[in-house]
Amino acid sequence: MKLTDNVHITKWVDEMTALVKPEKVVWIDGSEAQLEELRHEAMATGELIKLNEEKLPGCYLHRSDPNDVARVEGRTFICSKRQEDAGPTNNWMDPQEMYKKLYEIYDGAMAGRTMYVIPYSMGVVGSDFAKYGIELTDSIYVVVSMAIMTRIGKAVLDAIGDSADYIKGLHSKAELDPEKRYIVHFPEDNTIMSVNSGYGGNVLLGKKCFALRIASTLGRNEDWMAEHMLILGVENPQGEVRYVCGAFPSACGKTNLAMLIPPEAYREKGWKCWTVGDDIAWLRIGEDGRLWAVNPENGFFGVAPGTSAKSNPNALAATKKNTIFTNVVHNLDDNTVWWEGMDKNPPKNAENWKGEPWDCTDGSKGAHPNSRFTAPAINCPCISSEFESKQGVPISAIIFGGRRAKTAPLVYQSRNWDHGVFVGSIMASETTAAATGQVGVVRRDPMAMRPFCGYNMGDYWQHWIDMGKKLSNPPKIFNVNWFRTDEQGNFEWPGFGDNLRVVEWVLRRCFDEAGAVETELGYEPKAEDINLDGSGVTAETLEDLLKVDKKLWLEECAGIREYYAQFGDKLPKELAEEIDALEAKLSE
Ligand code: OXD
Ligand code: MN
Repeated sequence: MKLTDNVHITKWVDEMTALVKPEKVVWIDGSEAQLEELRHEAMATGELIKLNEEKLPGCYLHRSDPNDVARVEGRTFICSKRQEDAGPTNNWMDPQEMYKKLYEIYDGAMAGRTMYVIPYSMGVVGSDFAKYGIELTDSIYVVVSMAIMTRIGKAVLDAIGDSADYIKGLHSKAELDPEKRYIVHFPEDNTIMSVNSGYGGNVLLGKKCFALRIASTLGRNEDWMAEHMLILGVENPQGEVRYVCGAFPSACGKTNLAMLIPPEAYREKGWKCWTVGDDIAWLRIGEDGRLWAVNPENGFFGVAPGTSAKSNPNALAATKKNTIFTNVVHNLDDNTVWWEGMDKNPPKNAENWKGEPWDCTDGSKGAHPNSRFTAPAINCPCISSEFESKQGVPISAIIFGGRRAKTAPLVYQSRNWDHGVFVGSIMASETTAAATGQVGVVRRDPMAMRPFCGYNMGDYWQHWIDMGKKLSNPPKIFNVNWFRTDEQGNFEWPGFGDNLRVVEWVLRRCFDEAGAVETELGYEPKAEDINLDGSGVTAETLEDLLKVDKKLWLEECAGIREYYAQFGDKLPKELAEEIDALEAKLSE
């Protein structure tokens, strides 16, 4: 039964139905009864495995096809009419050509299957910040995951009313053929099409596809920003909560920072941290001229391996109920899950992520390195009381970061907004031996948005510059690097909870409460400005962590110029001026 009379929706659903030809169409109303029925259906086919109800109530294991375990950047497209609007960092194809190609693949793709119609909201339903979408899918895994990651159901259709303002999303697993796998965005049509994949990052269309790629384009047109950022509230002993957003490329500790537990010396004094978001921030200019952030998501789609009671107890706690685990180890003894880095006790009687018998003695990994948990945000013990707030939280600081063994100091502050945009635009991260076999290859990832910016990155930087002009009280912008190493290659900074020591300085700077010295890069703390009490880090090491190696930075400038060159005249003049100024300072 159709759940709406909105002709913009019903007409499109009818058209897509005629294309993919499902056996039946089911509208998702968001009720627990309907979701439970679908979970049972998925259990019967093996799509979901029910886990131990006592130890992991409401939790399920799902396995994706072994050829389909990660986002596919090479097959992700931005199909704007003009190629220059997608820019050099995106794959592009003419929209008409792409529609033709996709329609052939989608033709009859759901034959014999059910098509689910999922109305969903990014943001609190009915709030000014919220944006709505409809995802059509032939996957129950997608339905139950969207029910965790977003707000779904009839209430969303009621909020859309008879408007045409919603994002269309069509997903079909089709044959899971990697050669015909496409994740395609048509920003000028507010449409997303995903086919031949069942992996979360490719098929939970509210997340990267809508909340970043499409939303970044909407934000540009409507004077707001969609960013790949965590949102963290830091409560000081006076009970005042100040908020930061942080953009980091993958494997740089974003979820850990979002769920940070203060070091003991801080906890004793009353410091607390609160998670508003771990992956995506939508940012708008408030009436007070400050930047306000909401997390448009309703859950966490986190990487499982490495998540432990030590590294991130809050994330682990979030997965203890109503969670879907994908591609982790199945412990057959007690019907629970396990992954590398959870603890030192891999199960003896288990199946690996592919469902094969596994006991870790052959040295193979049990969980896929990109195995995930899909957990409701409200499960997180440190979820912020502002998580559901309609207007969001005011942002005092934006922190950019990457993994750099030598160049970037532990922390520095940009001189002003435009310089901060420059700092974000030159973000880069070094690949690790574990990830690629090649250590220290620098990959540029401006604002951690390289895979997620829905339009030309040069225009995106210009949008940042323009937003700064409209903010009478902009956040201050910083860069951090938790990954500096010494001569022997050991990390010099302990990271994790101790990162609060740096965040404290960052926030104090935003309220004129802390000192700094000016360097070629911007403002840096003096060693005494960072509280090292109980950290085990000496003042000497801290000094080392804050050093700027001019020779390395001049080499860095050459790399930045080379990177910038591909944007031609789309490179904002402000950024061209910043690289000139940095090089001049380093050459003094
Ligand atoms: C990512 C993610 O790939 O959040 O960035 O899943
Ligand atoms: Mn992410």
